[in-house]
Amino acid sequence: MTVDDRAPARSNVSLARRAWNIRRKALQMGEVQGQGYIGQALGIADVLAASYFHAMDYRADEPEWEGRDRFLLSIGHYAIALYAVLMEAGILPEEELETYGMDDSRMPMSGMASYTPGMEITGGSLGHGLGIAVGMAMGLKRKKNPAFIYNLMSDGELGEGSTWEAAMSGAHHKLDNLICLVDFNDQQADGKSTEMLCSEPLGDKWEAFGWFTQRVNGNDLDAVVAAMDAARNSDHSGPRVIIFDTTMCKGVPFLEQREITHFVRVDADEWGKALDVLEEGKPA
Ligand SMILES: Cc1ncc(C[n+]2csc(CCOP(=O)(O)OP(=O)(O)O)c2C)c(N)n1
Ligand SMILES: [Mg+2]
Repeated sequence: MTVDDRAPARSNVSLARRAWNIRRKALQMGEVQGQGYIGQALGIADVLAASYFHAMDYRADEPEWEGRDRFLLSIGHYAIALYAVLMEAGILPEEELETYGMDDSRMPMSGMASYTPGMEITGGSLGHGLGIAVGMAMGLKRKKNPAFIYNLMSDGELGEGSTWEAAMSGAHHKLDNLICLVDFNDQQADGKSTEMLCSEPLGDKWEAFGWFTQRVNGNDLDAVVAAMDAARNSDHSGPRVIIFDTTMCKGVPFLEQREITHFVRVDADEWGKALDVLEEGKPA
């Protein structure tokens, strides 16, 4: 199957517009609750657009289709970002946007697999996604299922020892159906990741663990797409990782400039302002 055969890719909507739509939906959900991990959603929107509208194979009307590529959100606190792309992909109905974070909603603030179609794992306890991804990738191989596993993790999770245990076993088991996406926004709960527990030189570490490694600007859609293609098509006999350098709050400059972006404080009137600023940069 080629990229062009995939249903979402047949759409005329540009990837830039998909990413913009994801940012807009995330801001709208944030406005519903007056809070949310909005900096992460704005930062990772381009990677999510390229994943769901270029790289991955899935059926929107059949989220549990056995042939689907699995997208694991290791970082449960990024749920608002995943809900936005699941709505954009037609896996979650847009009408549910207004229920974000409410009682009985299928979109709780921290992601839970049992609540939400398209949410493959409950990833809120950090450092577990990659280990689960390794197990799933091994399972697919045993079943001779050609699907890929995508695991989205954060730079904060690089400080979890379990991440490196999983990295080592992914290479040991030659999991060429495993693609790890690292959101390197150089931010975590207590400050800059490079100042909390520095993981640099990060690409060298993954390579030393036996992974096909790329590092690109995660807010440059062309670079993201090229890296996604290379990760999928490489003939490397082991797993693949793409480190994405991203900017928290990308697309809303007055939020990008905030010093603390892990949990951005947004005043009631600023949600509207953020949506207005985003509107100015709306792509075709
Ligand atoms: C095992 C574990 N330890 C601590 C937390 C609390 N926690 C939630 S988000 C977060 C920050 C992790 O870093 P990162 O994901 O890079 O943060 P961000 O980029 O979203 O600011 C922490 C420590 C957790 N969810 N799980
Ligand atoms: Mg981070």
